[in-house]
Amino acid sequence: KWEPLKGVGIIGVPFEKGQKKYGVSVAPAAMRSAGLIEHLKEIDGLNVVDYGDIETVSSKQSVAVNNMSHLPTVSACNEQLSERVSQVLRDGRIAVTIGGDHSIGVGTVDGHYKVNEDMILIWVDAHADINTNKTSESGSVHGMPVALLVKELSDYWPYLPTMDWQVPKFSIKNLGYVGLRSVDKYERLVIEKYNVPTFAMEDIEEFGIKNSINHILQTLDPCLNKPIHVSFDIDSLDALEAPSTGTPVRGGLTLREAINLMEIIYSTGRLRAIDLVEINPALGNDSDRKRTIEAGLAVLRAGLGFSRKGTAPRGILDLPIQTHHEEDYLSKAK
Ligand code: HAR
Ligand code: MN
Ligand code: MN
Repeated sequence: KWEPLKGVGIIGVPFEKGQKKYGVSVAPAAMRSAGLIEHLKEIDGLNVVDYGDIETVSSKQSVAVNNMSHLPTVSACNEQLSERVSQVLRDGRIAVTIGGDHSIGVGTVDGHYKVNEDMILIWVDAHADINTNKTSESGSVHGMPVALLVKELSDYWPYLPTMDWQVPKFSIKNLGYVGLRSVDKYERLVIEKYNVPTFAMEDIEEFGIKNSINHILQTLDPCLNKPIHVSFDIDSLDALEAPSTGTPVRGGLTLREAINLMEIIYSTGRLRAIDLVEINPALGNDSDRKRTIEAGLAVLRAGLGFSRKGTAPRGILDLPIQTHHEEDYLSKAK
């Protein structure tokens, strides 16, 4: 299972039907034109393959589930995405998925689980995204992906037409949260009922980001040998760090904390999938957009081995020697 990694595979998911605002679907293109692939290739020794974008088409099926907007369209996108994530992992690469709204977490985690049944999931978010259609106040599926994924909540859902491809097998015992600060009543009830290791912002105040993530990793995986999936909602960051997102909440993670979180997870050598979701380039001004995209890139790079302290050239022990004679230099300078 731990055969050497070949690098990373990038998947774009231009999808926004899991919520109501225009623009999250533009994020993969915006990230690519901000140099996503090039920036990742700059990471020492990292091999990057772009697996392209998932085709997102509006489903023609007109089944309606109470308080669950666009379910058939969300389902169709996630079914494809799940396959693509499995393929990237089977190719021996870390699956990096660029959303899209957070409803795509259904496909990424489903696709990861199919390859690594012992995976653990770190949900980094201002929100818990663990509503059912009965507890959600918005009816938006991006507030429901975790509840769709975990087997312990399957009895709380009605039959969901078009979702037969997805059988919730992942256990809530393998889930941890970081960054929460906007949690609905029934979401909090679920977290307490199943004792989900959760470092909400007030816990991060108390323990710091390093102890918080280490505690989650220890709790979910005491032997420290399971594959890790990080589903990173950009709104986990403070709204000052990442303003271009649909449901910003102030008082969040600093970019430094998020980078450190990703560095710590990277350093385990067990990170196998990263989702980066909810960047909405259509919200805010140019400066907001740029700041948000840069923050997303920094989070990804930290999770893929970029070192803030710099990396010395491989296999080289000294500076390049000056081979020109001083005279040559002087004559060129003239
Ligand atoms: N809890 C709210 C709901 O269920 C808000 C969730 C929405 N926002 C997100 N997800 N970006 O993380 O509708
Ligand atoms: Mn989310
Ligand atoms: Mn969120």
